[in-house]
Amino acid sequence: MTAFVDERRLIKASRFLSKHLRHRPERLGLRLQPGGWVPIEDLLTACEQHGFRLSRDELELVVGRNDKQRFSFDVSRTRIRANQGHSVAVDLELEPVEPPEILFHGTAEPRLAQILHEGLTPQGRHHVHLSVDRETATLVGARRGRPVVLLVAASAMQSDGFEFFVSENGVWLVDTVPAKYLRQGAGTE
Ligand code: HQG
Repeated sequence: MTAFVDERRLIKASRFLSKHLRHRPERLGLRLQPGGWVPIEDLLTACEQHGFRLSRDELELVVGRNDKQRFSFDVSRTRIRANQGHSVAVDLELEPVEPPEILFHGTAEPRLAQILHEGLTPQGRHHVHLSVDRETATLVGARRGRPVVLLVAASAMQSDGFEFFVSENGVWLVDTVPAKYLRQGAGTE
């Protein structure tokens, strides 16, 4: 393993992997296996063939040091997947779990009226993404403008039959959130 780590290179590699493990595997000639997995050897070969040479050691660094733990290896460490955020059809094989009473969603202010009217929908992704804490939601919302945090009545949703999942990196996932389970968070809870 190298002592010197080129952070910019790791970010570039993380973006390249996100793009292909979440959205466009076919661009590298890959197909996601059930669970979203891709054999590491196939991935590294495909990366090289498409002009992005990545060594096994670098891949270990990208996975291990990723700020949001976006990727993981399977137990045999022969396959890799993106933990969440997919737009391609894939069954991540997650089991439904009991959510905390409240989960948070961060969005940008211009979207608020529409969301309060029609609820949260997955847009380009598979699921609506939620977090256990307000801070994460604020950061997610701030990617798109002035952030607004919404509180999701997760326990009530589950009682009404909605299924919740947690990705390996702690992102809560649900198909949709109807507007009646949403309220705008005040400054502090
Ligand atoms: C909004 C990052 C209008 C929703 C983050 C969001 C996250 C609506 C946007 C992950 C709407 C979708 C996901 C409706 C939802 N009308 N707007 N009915 N329903 N929206 O990027 O949650 O860096 O697909 O509020 O950390 O922002 O990629 O979802 O603003 O975990 O690993 O539509 O992406 O992780 O945007 O972010 P996104 P998100 P990574």
